[in-house]
Amino acid sequence: STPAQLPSTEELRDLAADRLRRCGVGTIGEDAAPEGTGITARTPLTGGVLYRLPAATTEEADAAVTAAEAAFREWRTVPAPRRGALVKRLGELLTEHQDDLADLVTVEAGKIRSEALGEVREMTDMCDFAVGLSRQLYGRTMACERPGHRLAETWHPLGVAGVLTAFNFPVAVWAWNTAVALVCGDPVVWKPSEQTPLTALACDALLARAIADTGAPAALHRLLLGGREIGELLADDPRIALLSATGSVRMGRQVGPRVAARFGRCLLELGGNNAAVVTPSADLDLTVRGIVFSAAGTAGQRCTTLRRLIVHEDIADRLTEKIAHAYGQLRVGNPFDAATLVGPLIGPGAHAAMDKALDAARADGGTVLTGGDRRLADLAPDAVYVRPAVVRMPAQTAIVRAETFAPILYVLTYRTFDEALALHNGVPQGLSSSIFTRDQREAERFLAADGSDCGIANVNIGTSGAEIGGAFGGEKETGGGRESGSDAWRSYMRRATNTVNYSDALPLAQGVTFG
Ligand code: UN1
Repeated sequence: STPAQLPSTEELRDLAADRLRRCGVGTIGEDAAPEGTGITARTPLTGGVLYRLPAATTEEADAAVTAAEAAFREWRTVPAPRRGALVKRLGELLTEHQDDLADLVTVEAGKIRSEALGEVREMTDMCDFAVGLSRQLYGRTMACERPGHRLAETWHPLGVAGVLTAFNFPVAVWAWNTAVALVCGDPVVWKPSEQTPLTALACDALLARAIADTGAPAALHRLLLGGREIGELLADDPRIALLSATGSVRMGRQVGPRVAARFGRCLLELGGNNAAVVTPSADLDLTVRGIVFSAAGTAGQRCTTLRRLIVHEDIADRLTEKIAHAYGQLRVGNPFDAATLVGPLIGPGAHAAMDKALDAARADGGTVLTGGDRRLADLAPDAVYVRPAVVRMPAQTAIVRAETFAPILYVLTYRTFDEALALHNGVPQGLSSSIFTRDQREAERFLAADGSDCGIANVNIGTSGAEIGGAFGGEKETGGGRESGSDAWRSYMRRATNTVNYSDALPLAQGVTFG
């Protein structure tokens, strides 16, 4: 088939049913929930409805937290390396079912096959990492100022982790949180995006199998399909020790203060408005490849998607010409087709937001150099296929400073490096960033304290596609949380500082005498 041919909703439903069954999900009736209630599973490939699934009631959600809390009391005393055995089994099952899961990701999120498989690989990478971590939950031993005393810290399981995930990484972000939470001793209650319930059912079934295979408590994982009310319930429930939430800044603004009000812990991974600075010494061919993957890949629907290009004025015309040429080669269409590089947007809302942003950019004096137009509307009127857009902007106006979750790349120019950095940091979000340069001074300055203000700062690669080994997250409106690798595990545990006196005396710290 060619990208112009699309599977039908019925074919996609059959495919999803088969993959779900293989992952151990019981048969789902097409209308498991009456119309107007529950969760509607759609496929962005056609815009058609796959299933109507029942949503969890607030009573069910409450019961899930109660069960998870009971599991916590058991799990927290299981030695961490044995907790790792569960995650090891999960990783094996995810690998065994990688093609099934990738198909479900493509059906439900619209990702091209290679990216869908990459997302599944991100899950298994995460399991590998967490298994190693299960033997490395290190605390420090500090030099104690008192004789005959020992000062050290111990890391303990925290409690039940609530995990809210977004449609665009329906399974990887769950795995970032769940693999780490489980080795840290925390059960997980997961509310996936309403737009991606099927991949969630598959992951839940595979984890349930890993739990059964390793004899772990069944309630270590609870899946709650539902809308905003479920997220609010988790935000307000004091038994949810950590709420890890990925999504929009708007969502974070609602969830963050509610968790803070009960002194709960929050890990926020919100919007990005990621930029790349391109300096005159950059290797332009490599730069173009890096830019196109980051800006047009995943149809512009990653939180790490490249949205702003800050180019030196001397090379701006040459670079934008090359980018426009590369964009002209991008095949938009059926994400199952190996020749396709850009699949559908998640839905009509994303399309409306894109159109609105392009109108605003034009009103601000911007010129659309390429893209922005709809494709395949005749074949699939309820789906949204668009050509990724490149827009030259005269200035960093309000629309450029906002995150639009669609494939729009704004191009801005600069004269001095300081000007480039000021434009770069002149947005409310602070997730990912990169610089393309062969000048070491520029590269190091970009990575320095007065350089990029983002949680991720790269040199000569784009803003998206991070490995799991590093900590993932960002500053400012991105929310400050860090997930996946490095020492992000610390958010999932509580630290106890221990002072042990093994002497016969009782010296007080700071030289205090008392009596
Ligand atoms: C996201 O878009 O929410 O760095 C996560 C990346 C991926 C993760 C993106 N590894 O692009």
